[in-house]
Amino acid sequence: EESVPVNLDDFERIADKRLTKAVHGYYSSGANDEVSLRENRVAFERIRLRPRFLIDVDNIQLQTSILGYNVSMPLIVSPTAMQKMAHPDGETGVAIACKEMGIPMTLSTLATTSVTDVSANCGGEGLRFFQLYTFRDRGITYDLVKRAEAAGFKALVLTVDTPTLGRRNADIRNQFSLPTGLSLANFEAPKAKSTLGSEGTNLSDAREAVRIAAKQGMADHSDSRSALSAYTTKFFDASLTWDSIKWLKSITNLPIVVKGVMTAEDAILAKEQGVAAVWVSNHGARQLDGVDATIDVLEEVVDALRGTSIEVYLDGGIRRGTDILKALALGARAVAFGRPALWGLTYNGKEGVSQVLQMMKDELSLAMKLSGATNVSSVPRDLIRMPYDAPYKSKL
Ligand code: HOC
Repeated sequence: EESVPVNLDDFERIADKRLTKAVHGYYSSGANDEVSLRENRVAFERIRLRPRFLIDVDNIQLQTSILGYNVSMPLIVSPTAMQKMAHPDGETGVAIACKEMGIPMTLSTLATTSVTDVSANCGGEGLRFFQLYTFRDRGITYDLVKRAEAAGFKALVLTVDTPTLGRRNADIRNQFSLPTGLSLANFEAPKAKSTLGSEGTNLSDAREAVRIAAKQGMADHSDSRSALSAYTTKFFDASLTWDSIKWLKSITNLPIVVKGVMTAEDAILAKEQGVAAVWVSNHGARQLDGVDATIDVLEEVVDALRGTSIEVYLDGGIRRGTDILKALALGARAVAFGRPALWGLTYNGKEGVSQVLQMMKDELSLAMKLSGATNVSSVPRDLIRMPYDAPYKSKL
């Protein structure tokens, strides 16, 4: 019998049991040998907290702002593809849970609910960002951007770590493809044709092909790669460069968040393109295996952007309130997670996601009180000790 989950690991264990082998494999996998997947967690465990006491923590401040929007805590739900595989509530369940909690959700390009429907199902309320994959046919990308704008999404989260799909063993073994009955809803014919601009009206055959392939559940797979890999190789734009952000900025006024940055060098290139935020991520360790844990490169990225107004977010291994606190101490404005929302969704649809988010809020509050951190916007660096920090020398 299942007991009530008391931490995110419990949610994960329950979800693991309930999901089909193929869906579980898809959601949980990292790339190759999953070195970076393990490291994303272990790196958090290596960081130690340096609590301060006899500080008034009766009224701590969890609220902050993200891209100028007030949020109840510094947490974003990361984009994850095909959420209806977890539960029929799917992306709508995640969006409503985030809306109620007062935090942003990020909808994947590869969602099983369209931008338009997610927004309508939330009554147009809530803070939503749209995660963008770019297609070889720019008309498709243009169309996606315009529909996200029309649906009231407030930022574009451009994923940069996916020129092609990482190799995930489980997906190959399970010949993963989208279960029958679900579709990649953002490629259904747009409901409101009026949202298309002049460039959007002349959509090429490629868009039709994407739509058909999406409908067929990415059925084209072989022994050596998953259907998702075949699908993305065919349609996604592997020729994207930093310069392409200029084109994106020419078609939208939405702030651009670049997701997948792992080095100071790329943070600086993102800055040169005038992005609003940099999201440190290794794609849940699903792309290039052998990269550092995100928390281990956070400070490098924060240092590269110091003195600018560019916000820095981080995902990868956030499972505890203390993890959030550690990332804030290293300079993140907010953190994000993807899989825990999927576990909540699997556990109990929208309600399960709400439980997961509330658990994180409670844990963050507890961590702050126990360590003497009073405000999420000003967590001091010396609240933590990184493994690479010099041994303590008295500054007193
Ligand atoms: C090259 C395309 O985020 C995942 C999703 C989808 C990735 C598409 C990448 O499976 O990690």
